Amino acid sequence: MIKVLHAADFHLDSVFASLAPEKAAARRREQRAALEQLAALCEDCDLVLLSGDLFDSARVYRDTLDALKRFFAAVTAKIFIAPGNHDRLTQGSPYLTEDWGENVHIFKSSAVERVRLDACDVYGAAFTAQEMPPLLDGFAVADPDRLNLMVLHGDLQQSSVYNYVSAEAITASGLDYLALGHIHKGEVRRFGRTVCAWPGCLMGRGFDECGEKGVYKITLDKTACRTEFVPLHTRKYEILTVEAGDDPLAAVNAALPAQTEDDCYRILLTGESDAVDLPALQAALEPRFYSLSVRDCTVPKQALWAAAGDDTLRGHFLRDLKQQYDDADEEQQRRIAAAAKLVTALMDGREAAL
Ligand SMILES: [Mn+2]
Repeated sequence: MIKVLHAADFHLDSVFASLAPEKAAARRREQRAALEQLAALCEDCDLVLLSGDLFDSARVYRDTLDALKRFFAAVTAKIFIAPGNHDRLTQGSPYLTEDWGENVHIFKSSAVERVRLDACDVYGAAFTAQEMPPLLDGFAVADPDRLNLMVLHGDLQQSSVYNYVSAEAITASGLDYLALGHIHKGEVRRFGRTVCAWPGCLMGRGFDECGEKGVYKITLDKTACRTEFVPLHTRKYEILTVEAGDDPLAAVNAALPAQTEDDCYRILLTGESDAVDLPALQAALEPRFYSLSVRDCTVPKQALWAAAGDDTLRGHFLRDLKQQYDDADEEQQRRIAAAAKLVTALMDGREAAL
């Protein structure tokens, strides 16, 4: 039985282009600080597998190289790195120019390499260009009786140019655990006898990377594989949709979780409302967040059946629908009201908000 920490997609030194320069620099410092949390999580692990995109680009600050080295030096376990598309192993890469320490093994070739340890075999390969053909095709473990792991950056999408890892190739590999990177959302899959996982990115960097981010801790032997997602305490990005109603501030307060001070939120107000005062809402809510944007997606309130008596197309349509509405049960009434809202919105050329 071995314990493995599997992480990927640190994207250290991201540009954070949407932030002001000082805030972007602060976020990069937070990325480096997250490595200290990671080191603490590695304490009870036998192996650390890092599945690529540790750097966001070839431009890496000295502070970042030092922080990464401190992380590696604090870990007693053997560390394996499989470079990905963002930190591909090309000339001048820090993976080649820096001294990373004796416990760190960086896979340097796109041909799968085998490293024999006492407890298991660890395979891996590197991106040596931005785009890579399927690297796992045709692979099978050398000794199926051993515990076999692989660390690799790759994509499950068939059309992907980033090392498409097919279900067939995974099934045929004979691996016990395939530690993948590239997909920024945590996901565990099983193909044949092989458990494979993407831990997701280390921390959210924008509203396309929402929710809790972290790593997997894996407990593994030849007969069983247990995966546990361990979240890191980092800034989260969240998108919250709130029905504004007559009191939008109360509606937002009721919808929010208790702890949001460290997080970046986008709040979308929806439904019918005449009560949205965007600057006042923004001012009232802002102190509760690291950053906040409120968007008003509501439509003006309108009495749904008000035009039902009119001698117009709208009037005749609504009068017929109102009769059905009055005879319907509650569930049908909801559907009829939704239909009336949709059609009147279409008649007005408004976007239907259901
Ligand atoms: Mn990535």
